[in-house]
Amino acid sequence: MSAQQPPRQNRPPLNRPLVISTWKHGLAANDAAWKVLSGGGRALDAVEQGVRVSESDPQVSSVGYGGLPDRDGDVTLDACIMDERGDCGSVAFLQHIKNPISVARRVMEKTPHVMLVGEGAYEFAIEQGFTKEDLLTDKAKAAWKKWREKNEKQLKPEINIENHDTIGLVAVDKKGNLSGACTTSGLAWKRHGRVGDSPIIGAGLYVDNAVGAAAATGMGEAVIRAVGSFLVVELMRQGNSPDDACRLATERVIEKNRNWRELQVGFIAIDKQGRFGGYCIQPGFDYAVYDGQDGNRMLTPDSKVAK
Ligand code: SD4
Repeated sequence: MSAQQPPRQNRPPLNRPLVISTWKHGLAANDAAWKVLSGGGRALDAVEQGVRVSESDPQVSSVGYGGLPDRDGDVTLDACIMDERGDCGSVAFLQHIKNPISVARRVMEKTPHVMLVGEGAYEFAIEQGFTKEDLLTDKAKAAWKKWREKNEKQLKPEINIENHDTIGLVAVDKKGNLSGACTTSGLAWKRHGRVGDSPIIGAGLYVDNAVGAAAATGMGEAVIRAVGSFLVVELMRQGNSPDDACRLATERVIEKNRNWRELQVGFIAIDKQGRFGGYCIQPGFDYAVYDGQDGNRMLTPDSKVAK
C-alpha cells in the first residue's frame, strides 16, 4: 500500500485555501497571501507576496530590510521557496537586496540551480534587475553598537528575542496545491558568513504536494541537525496530524541537540486537506493562521518546556 496519504475515511473536510506563518508579523504576511489565495491565485504567488511584506518592513528585526546584522555589522540574508511541483530556489549569505525571497524564486525559475550564495547570489540579483540597497537601518545599527559594547565575545542569542522573527509561511490554494517560503536575516550577531536553516530545503522549509508543507524557526543549527521541515512532512506522510508531526520533529531536534534547553526551535505545518498545527521547545513562539472559517488570528502551540 502506498504511504502517500492517510486512509480516505480519516480525512477531514477540506479547509482551503489556507495560509499559516511564524510569529506575529505573520498576520500582515498572511493578509497579503490571502489576497492572492482568495482570488483563486496560486499558492506560490501567495507565499512570495506574503513574506515580501515582512522583508520590506523595517520594524521586523530578523527579516530583510531592518534585520539585525552579523557581528561585523553586515546584514546578510537567507531565503528559500518551494512549489507544488517540488521545484525550489534558494539564496544564502546575500547582501544589499531587500527581497531575497524574490531572488530565490528567480533562482528556481531562471537557472538550472537550487541555491546561490554570497557574491554570486548578489550578482545574479543585479543581473535580474534587483537594486542594491543599504539594509542596515539606524535602529539595527544602534542595537548592534550596543551589543558590541556590552559583550563583544558572547554570541548566544536570547531565546525568543534576538533569534526570532524569521518568517516561514506555507499555504494551500483553492486547487489544493501547496507552496512555502522562508526568509530571514538569521541569528543576530552571527559570525560573518554563517548560514542557518532557513535557506536550506528540508531544514527551514519543505513542501510535498502529495502530503503537506512545513517551516521552521529558531536556532538554525539545531534544525539542520534534524533536517526538521522535511521530517515534519514525512511524519505527516505517515499519518500524523500537523500538530503531532511538529511535536515529533521537535522531539527529534531535542534528541539531536544536547543543549536544547538553552535554545528555541518551533515548527509550523499544514496538510493538503487544510489542517494545520505547530509545536516548539520553549513557550513564547506563536503563529498566524488565515482561513475562510475564522479569518486571520494568532495561535499559541504547545511547547516541550511548560509555560
Ligand atoms: C536562523 N532559523 O538563521 C533562523 C533564525 C530564526 O526566528 O528562525 N529566527 O537560524
